[in-house]
Amino acid sequence: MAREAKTKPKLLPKDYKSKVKPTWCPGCGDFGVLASLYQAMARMELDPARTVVVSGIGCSSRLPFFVQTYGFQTAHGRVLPVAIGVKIANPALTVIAVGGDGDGFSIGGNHLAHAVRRNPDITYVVMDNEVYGLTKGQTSPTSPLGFKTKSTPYGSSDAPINPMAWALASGVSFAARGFSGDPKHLTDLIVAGVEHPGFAFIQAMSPCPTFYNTFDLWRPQIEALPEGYDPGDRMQALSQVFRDDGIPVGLFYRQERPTLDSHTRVTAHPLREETEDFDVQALLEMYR
Ligand SMILES: Cc1ncc(C[n+]2csc(CCOP(=O)(O)OP(=O)(O)O)c2C)c(N)n1
Repeated sequence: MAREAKTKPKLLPKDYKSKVKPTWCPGCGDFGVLASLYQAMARMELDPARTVVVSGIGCSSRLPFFVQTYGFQTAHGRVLPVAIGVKIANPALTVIAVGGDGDGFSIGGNHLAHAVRRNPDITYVVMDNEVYGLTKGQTSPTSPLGFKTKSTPYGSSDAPINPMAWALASGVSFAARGFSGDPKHLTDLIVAGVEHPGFAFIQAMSPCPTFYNTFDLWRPQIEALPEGYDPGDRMQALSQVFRDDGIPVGLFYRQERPTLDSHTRVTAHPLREETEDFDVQALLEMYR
């Protein structure tokens, strides 16, 4: 009698949880982002052995510890160069970069524009709480004007940057905004981002209940992009991200264009053909 073919058991969101319990404050918005990521990974049935979550430094950048995949916590602000390096080394991997607004738009700000230009096939989820959480509540590049903290005791005189506008102006091929208080919607955006062939930028509005509790401020302002909105129109996207009423969420922009991976593939790296069975020893030999 023919033996029944063994089918791989389906992975559930809980299967992507590591043994490390999140160290975030109770009520932190980042729990919602993490829950969305577990859901998204399960929906796409990502192979944990072929998935890498990369981060910088910050409360939000602790996320890779809580996910049962490969992970890499880099230096403050350096999430994107490392994530891109991982993807170049082995394009068969699914690479998800995560971090905070300080990490991504302050010390690491320059990397955003260049990552966007290169269009590597990775997803970047920024947990934007408009404050530095880990270092106890200093003003961040997305903090509002007049924001009073220990680093700006008289109120910040710096206008906040607009991360979505920045990404769009640099030529991003996928830009979306979600809210940690709506993990179902954020899950859909993460799935769309990972499935997008190219650099997917996702701004996840994720309040910090300890240093800048914006749940009540943001929740009534969160609204879907208007009906009939066309995510293929960059100018329409820009007009939405510069709105000064409400916080529109959803897929702002999507465009398919050649990825960094498609360029590097044609440069015939000796290991490129072998990426399905990536041989670390061969790589070490080569650079010996
Ligand atoms: C080179 C360097 N500069 C400064 C710091 C201190 N530092 C650690 S995390 C952080 C900012 C954290 O804010 P954010 O990236 O928004 O993440 P959050 O903690 O809010 O999630 C800073 C300034 C550092 N670790 N390394």
